[in-house]
Amino acid sequence: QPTDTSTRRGAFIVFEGCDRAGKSTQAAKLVEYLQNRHKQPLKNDETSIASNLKVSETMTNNSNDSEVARLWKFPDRTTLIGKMIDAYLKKTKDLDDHVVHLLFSANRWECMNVIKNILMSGTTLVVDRYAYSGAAFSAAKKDLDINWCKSPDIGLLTPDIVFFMDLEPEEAVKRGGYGKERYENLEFQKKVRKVFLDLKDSSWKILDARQTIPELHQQIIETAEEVIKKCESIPFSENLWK
Ligand code: DGP
Ligand code: NA
Ligand code: NA
Repeated sequence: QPTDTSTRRGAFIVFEGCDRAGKSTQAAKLVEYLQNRHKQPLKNDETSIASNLKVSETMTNNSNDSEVARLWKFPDRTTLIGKMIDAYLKKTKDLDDHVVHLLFSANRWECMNVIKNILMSGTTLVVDRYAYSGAAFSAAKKDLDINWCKSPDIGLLTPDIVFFMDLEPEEAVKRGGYGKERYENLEFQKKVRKVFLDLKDSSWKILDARQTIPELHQQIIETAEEVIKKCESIPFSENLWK
């Protein structure tokens, strides 16, 4: 246990993958695990665990210093930009591919200050989707090129680890099928997975998402513990794809 708690920061942990790979389930289970692991024996308050598990509802939320871990989700559909993204995904609004790409990126940028403050307060942030989804879903489109797609996200906070939940879209579709949102079809998801795998960098740990929920959770917590420990003593960097 480090003695100087003022310099400890939380880890920035990202989950990525195609639709229906199990990201949201594993992200929530990791947050729950971290909160329970750090729970004080005398402070067994289940309601506070439940409320910490809620996805943050507004970017102006203040971080709570005593929080061990917190769940975040991109796109954050609650902001003004997020509402445009939501309308696009639900197909109630059509937008030019370039425009929607920039909106997704802006939706990440508008959250950066809040995210940095959360990490600096010592809270580990577990993020369901990030800039890799941004590049993969857009570059899978015919007219958008990968370098153009990466450029608006250059300089975002760099994740300390990216858990890439890898599942062939043919397998994903067997899991009760896709929903009705844009992008949720087999041919497109196959293209997305291809781009994702090209984006792999040293921050990635690729997980075989065909495994059971407990098997995946075990691998995730082991790696997450190592990363959280390592992060306590190193500053975070704002140089994604620089
Ligand atoms: P989700 O809320 O995780 O189901 O994501 C909604 C959909 O949007 C999903 O198909 C993935 C896609 N998506 C997530 N982030 C981005 C992004 O930055 N850009 C694009 N074009 N699509 C994204
Ligand atoms: Na989805
Ligand atoms: Na493309």
